[in-house]
Amino acid sequence: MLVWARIWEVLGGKRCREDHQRTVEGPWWDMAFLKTLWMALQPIVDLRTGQVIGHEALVRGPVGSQWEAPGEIVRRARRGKQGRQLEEACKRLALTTGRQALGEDQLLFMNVDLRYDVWPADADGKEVHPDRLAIEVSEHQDVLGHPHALERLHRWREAGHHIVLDDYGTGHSSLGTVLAVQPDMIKIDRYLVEGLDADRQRRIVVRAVLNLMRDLGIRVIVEGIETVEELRVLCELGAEYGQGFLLGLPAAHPMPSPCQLVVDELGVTTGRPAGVRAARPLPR
Ligand SMILES: [Ca+2]
Repeated sequence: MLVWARIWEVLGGKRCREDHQRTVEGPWWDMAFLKTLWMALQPIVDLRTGQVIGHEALVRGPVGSQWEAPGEIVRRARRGKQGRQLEEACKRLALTTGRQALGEDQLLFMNVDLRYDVWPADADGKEVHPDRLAIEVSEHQDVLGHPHALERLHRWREAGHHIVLDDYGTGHSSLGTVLAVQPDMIKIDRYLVEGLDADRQRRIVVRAVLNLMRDLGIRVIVEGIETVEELRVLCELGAEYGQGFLLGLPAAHPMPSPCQLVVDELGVTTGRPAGVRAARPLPR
């Protein structure tokens, strides 16, 4: 009897330890957890017309949970060596959300981590039309320092997708990265935009970037627009595309086009300006 009692004690203890381990490390990361993830969509607006040209897909955990903001999910996935799995899950989710939710003339902006060689197909295994997909690569990824980053980027480009250099102005060797990546678009980081209406130096920097990119034939999206004053100054400086809480918060559903705030505040006439290419439809 004593022997059996000891066996049950050991097995029970092992089970307890496993349960504890799941609580600490495991249960947050399994199929059930992955199914709770969803993509918020934040609009990107043509400041000349108010048209919503596309949405960026941003991963979120269950609303009200500790995972709602993505930072902790990403940190723990990388620490637990689940970064690739998370990258796959996020891409599938972004593509599925984009295909189901976005209008046929809108781009889906999808963030990628070039450390992982993961190619897109949505949950149904369908491919996204290349012209509808804009691949965002953060300047913080040190594209020049990673052995496969450029090669992977060029494969995205060869597949016909738009290449976007994200967080421009605060990451690694900005100008060298622009030359190496040759993006179709850049996103000016919010750090350069915050309070620029009252900050002469920021205005000078942003104007210089806008002019430089125009000369290089690269379109510019200005991120982090949060006040009407910032929006007005950016338009005076010649900014053409914008993103930020003022224009539209990340939300479960895409924002209707045109962006009413831009129409009202800037008095723009809605419509597609000459030379702006409409995205082709995603396959249904
Ligand atoms: Ca981004």
